[in-house]
Amino acid sequence: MRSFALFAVLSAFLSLPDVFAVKSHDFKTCSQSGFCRRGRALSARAQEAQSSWKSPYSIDPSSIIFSPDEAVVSASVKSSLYPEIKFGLELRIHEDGVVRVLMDEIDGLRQRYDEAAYWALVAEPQVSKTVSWTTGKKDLRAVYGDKKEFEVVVAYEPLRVTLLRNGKEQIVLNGRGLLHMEHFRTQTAKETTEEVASDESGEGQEVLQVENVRAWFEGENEDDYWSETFSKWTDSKPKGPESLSLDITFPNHGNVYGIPQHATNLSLPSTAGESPSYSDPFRLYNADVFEYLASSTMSLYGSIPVMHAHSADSTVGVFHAVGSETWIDISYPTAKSTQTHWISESGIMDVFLLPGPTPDDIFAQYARLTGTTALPAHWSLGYHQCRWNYVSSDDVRTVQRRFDEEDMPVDVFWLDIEYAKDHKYFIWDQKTFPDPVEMTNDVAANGRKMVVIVDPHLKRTSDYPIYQEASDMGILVKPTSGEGEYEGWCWSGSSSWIDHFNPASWDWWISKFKTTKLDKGFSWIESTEDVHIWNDMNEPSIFNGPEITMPKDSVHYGGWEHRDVHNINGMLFHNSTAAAVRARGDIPKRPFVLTRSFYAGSQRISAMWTGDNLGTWEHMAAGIKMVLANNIAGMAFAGSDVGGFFGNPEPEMLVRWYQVGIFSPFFRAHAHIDTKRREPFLLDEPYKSIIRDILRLRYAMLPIWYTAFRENSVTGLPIVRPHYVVFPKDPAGFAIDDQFFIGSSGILVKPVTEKEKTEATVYLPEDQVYYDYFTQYAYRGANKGKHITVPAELHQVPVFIRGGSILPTRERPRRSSPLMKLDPFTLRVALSKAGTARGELYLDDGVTYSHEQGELVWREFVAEQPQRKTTRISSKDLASAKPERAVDGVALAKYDPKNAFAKEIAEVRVEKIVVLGLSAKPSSVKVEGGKGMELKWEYVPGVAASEKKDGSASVLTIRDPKVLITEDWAIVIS
Ligand code: NBV
Repeated sequence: MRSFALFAVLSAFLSLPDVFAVKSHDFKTCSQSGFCRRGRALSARAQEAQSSWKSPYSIDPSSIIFSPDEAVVSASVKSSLYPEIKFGLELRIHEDGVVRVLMDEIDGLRQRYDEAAYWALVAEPQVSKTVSWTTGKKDLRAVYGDKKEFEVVVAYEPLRVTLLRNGKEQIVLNGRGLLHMEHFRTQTAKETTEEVASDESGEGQEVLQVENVRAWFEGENEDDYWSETFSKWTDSKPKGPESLSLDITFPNHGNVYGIPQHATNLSLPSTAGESPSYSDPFRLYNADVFEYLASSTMSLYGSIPVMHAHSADSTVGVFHAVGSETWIDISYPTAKSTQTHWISESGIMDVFLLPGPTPDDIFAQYARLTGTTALPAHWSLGYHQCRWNYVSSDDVRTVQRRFDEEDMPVDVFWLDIEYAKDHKYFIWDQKTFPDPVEMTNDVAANGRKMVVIVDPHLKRTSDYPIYQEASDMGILVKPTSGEGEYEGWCWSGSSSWIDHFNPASWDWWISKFKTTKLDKGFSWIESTEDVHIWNDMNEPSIFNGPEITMPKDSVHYGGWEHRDVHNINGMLFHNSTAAAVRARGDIPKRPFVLTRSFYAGSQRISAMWTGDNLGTWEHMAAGIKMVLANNIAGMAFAGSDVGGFFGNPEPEMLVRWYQVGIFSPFFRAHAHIDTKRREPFLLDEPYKSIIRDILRLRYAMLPIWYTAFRENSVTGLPIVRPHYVVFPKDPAGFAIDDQFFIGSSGILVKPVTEKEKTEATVYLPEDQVYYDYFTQYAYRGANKGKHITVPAELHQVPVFIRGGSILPTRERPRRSSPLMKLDPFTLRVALSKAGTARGELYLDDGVTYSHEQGELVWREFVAEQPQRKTTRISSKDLASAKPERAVDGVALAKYDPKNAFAKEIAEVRVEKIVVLGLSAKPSSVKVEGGKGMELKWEYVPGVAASEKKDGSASVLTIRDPKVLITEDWAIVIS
């Protein structure tokens, strides 16, 4: 009843058609989850009691031990409420200033899950050897950093950990006393307080007092300690209560971001009443939420427990390596401070404090922990055409033909679950796909690829070799009893799931993707290296399971319960798949795997999408925010279903959705099986031509995207960047999540996500010129920020070049991206108000790992004014200048500009240079050191970059400047 009322309100707000209805009753609210309810109740009691109580946890100073090099400090912690229970605290300060805080129960009745970090971290972090700790009477401290600006203070009683910078509190753990690590216990009848009270020794009174405080702290009764029922499911909870509650406060930061995945604002709204506010905490519990809401704290398919806290003064971050269900309350007691409360169902405390102090520092610190996105295959940045389902190999061929007839570029065709006989993945339905290898080869003949779905549910039938082999090997997830195979219901009917936590599954799974015959067992010989993989339903989604997923008391390798690893589970599946796709051929090629479920670290190998969005304007807008949130949480290769998964978007909406899609790192159109076909070639004019132009724009900008992906792969800086990341000191941009920058390119985009719009308002954050990408109109921003109104008819998407940028593009329309390999480049030089500009271009073969051997081209373009009235535009080899920064993970000691790849593209020219914002018509344009020959150019007068006014910018177009992309050159405009 309640959830219906809630939906009615929300759907009125969102104006959803009646057919769309999130089944919120399928998913728990905090009050329906035992440990969340307990955590929130503690917080409510603490708030009521205000300062009249203190956290029961304290450090015993005599227990403090340092490792011989002082890099690790550990201490015993006890709770005054359970003096007999031991906890251990450990702190490590990493070389880059990150502070890791671990806490676990010691010698408890059972063990808490402690492997989340093992899966999330890319490598064991280097602990600083130079930090020294001082132990005082009340606390333990370490001062560190280049300028000794950071300090960690660990107060003994109550236990409290504070990170400071320049004496200012940045992050505080347990400042509000909500830390509670529920210790393991046995299920016994509680002694009643009357019995204790009748004890005459007097000790009874003390015990009674402790009992009372315990009851106050933990709640009067054992709320859902030993089993928990939700709807028709009962979770047997064999280990009893083991939740972890922790408050994390940012006393000097008024905005928090991150903790994807939720459909919500980038700057996270309160969950505690301050407007705008949600009523439930943000939930991290990977879930297949059918027809999810466009604004909600509900869980979605993936979970990354990383949060940024931001102010104009600094950015800090926290990453909690926990794999179990986690709820996070957020409140803003003042405009300049944030309180958060993290409540996890199980697992140790493993919190990383990222000291920043800039957003870029946070990205580097988080990347050092969990890794960056490996440079993807270049083709995967092109356009992906998907639908549930292309129904036959001939259907695929027809769709490909229609794209070609309409001159629309596309790189990838996708096959959803219906290609597989009875949803037995890998096994083609012979009736509809009789010739899968020929079909793939037909697609590959145009430089294109196929992506085919492989879901994790295995049909339980002996004629399905994948299931049978996994069953024989005993590598399937086990039911509560720990014996046999867990069985659930999914597309394939009665199904089981591989336990990818079991190392025995790893090589076996890799062998299934081999395209050659194995000595023993199944391999995918009806496939080729041009087939890449889509992992869906890996939360895992189970139709008849509690909250559409696996029961928490199912058992994984090592005896861990599903509850402990739920949020990590999907990542292990797509990681195994990516390893398999990479290992198929003799020469390893970059795998492409799209995953729906993800965790911290998923970014290293896979792309994600935001799942089953709706064909509504609200969802189109929500998708942008979600992609931004994923990007700041490291999961950069992200996108949403273009067009919306459910529903039939009208042409106007579809056009706008493509305009959003081309500015997402991952760009795929997809649609539900019940929707009408909506491939772009089916549209009437003018929509069809508008979308053709949009697709071509994506392809023209591929060099910009690929260059942004390189940067991300090395630095962890996001591919799409919200305002607070680019302008961290401008509070007016902190909440902006509908316009964003692409990499370091200087492109600013504000897609239109509303119906019948003809104009858009764009925020310019600085006193700089911003050029309209298409019309070259120059808009001058202002020091304190400024809003401009720009035309945004249906064929127009507001895109700007920030003055000071140089953009490399390739403007010859082709059928697919590999066909652009030898195409010439255009350089757009957008002069800054100071008359300068800079840009980068990164290229490699886009397929193999030869770039790790230095087979790449990485250029820097610079425009400067060596003298008044002279502008010099030059190209130089950045890879020679910074070989160690060229490629992620490989420190090229030296770079050879004449490497094999550079030779392959040695003839590639710059065909055009467009200079925006020159202050006067030049008298000469020449290649420096050339034979003094004047180049062909034309000049259209207009507003100069240095002028403080708006208007059409001056445009100098140099045609065929006679320079090559791989060579050093300079052009002098005087
Ligand atoms: O495999 C079918 C769909 C897929 O098209 C979609 O993209 C996934 O998010 N899948 C979910 C299962 C069924 C959804 C109703």
